[in-house]
Amino acid sequence: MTALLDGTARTDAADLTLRRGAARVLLDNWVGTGTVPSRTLYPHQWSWDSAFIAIGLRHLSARRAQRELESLFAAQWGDGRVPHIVFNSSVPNDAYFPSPDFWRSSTAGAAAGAPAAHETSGIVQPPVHALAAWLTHEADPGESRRRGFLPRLYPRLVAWHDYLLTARDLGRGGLAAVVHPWEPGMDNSPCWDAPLARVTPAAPDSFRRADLDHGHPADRPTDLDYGRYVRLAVAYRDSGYDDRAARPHFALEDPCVNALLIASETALAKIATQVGEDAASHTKRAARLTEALVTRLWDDEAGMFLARDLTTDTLVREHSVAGLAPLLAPGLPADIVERLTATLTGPRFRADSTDLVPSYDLTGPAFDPTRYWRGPAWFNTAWLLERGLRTHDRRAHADRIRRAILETAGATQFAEYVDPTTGEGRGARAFSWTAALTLDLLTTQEARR
Ligand code: 9WN
Repeated sequence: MTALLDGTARTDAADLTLRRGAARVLLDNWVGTGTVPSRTLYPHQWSWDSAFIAIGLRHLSARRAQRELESLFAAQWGDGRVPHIVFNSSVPNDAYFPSPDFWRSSTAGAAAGAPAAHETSGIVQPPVHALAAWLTHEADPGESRRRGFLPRLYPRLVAWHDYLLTARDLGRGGLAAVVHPWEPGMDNSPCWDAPLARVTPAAPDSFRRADLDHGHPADRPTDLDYGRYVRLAVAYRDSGYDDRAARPHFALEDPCVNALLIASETALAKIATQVGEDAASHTKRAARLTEALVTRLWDDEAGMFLARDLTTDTLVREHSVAGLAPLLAPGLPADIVERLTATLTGPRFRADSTDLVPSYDLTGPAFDPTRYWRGPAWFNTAWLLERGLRTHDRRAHADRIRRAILETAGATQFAEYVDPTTGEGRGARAFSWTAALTLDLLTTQEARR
């Protein structure tokens, strides 16, 4: 039994039911080499989804979790990028937009080293992978060693981080930049509104959205957003996925992407030690990244990190959950940890209530409780905050978030996201990372008892 915020307790029976439900989702969404985020809305393999999924899957089958990451990295490009989608060739072309014939990776991406054997997108998603690889190894070190999991993955993870810190250091300040709103994984966050306003949308009749076949229009990005997403992706594709060409269109440094890079570099140091490589270079890189993050993205007035728009070289004054993710950085200065914790539990994010943390400032002008990343609460960001708080020994706050995740996941059939004001599930159900991260919290909680 574990005590809940309102004094009631989660029973072992409730935990068992939740665990079974989460395992069922992961088994149902497994397609032989990896896991789809959702059978309906997202029928291919997504990059940061796979990392979160591996973190949960490792408790069911460490081998399957390893394969999840291996299948994603099998589609890594020669320049080191890990594509945000790896397409399943047996899924009909019109099941998801943009489809393989939109991205044309094997031809348009050839100069950047796109693989010939897989069709993928040409953009990336946040680097959660080294963290996921380390946690997967830890779940069953024997099986990991038998399969040579870390020695095989390590050089690929290094190439991935190198890509982000060379080709993607568009601001020349030591941080990785994103070149499309899909890259930070928070597609229609209000943080992108001003930079996106400079982008002329593609004509509405030049593409057909498939997401509205499964999702409610009020929960999803608008057609205008999609017009701009398409315009940016086409320009990037037509440049041969050349990062130097991206900067005039859309280029930002996002605090969550870079916080995950720090957490992953820290994990890479542990992996390096296991495989007999130099751990110190990764520890140093994590420290340098932390310094750059504070110098370039910390905003004292906001009490949190903000995204930097590289076109104007200014901070975007919108408060998104991404700006709290740097709690994941173990070397964050103590005064900043204090301020971030205060912001997280203050009126903008209310992390000390029983509700799940919203994706965007509850008091912000663009707050919308149902529209995707403009307010709804997501389970992956809650899990990251839970981990970040624990990293800095803020146990009571972490425990609250943990309980909110478990309660809400169970009550919403593992929803993709929820209305943070009512707890009502939105988007897809039986969503893989919701199930995976629930399973992770249930299992690690048990291990701590
Ligand atoms: C575009 C798969 C992905 C997540 C993203 C989420 C959503 C895709 C979409 O779904 O994005 O990549 O079609 O809306 O925003 O974080 O990885 O679950």
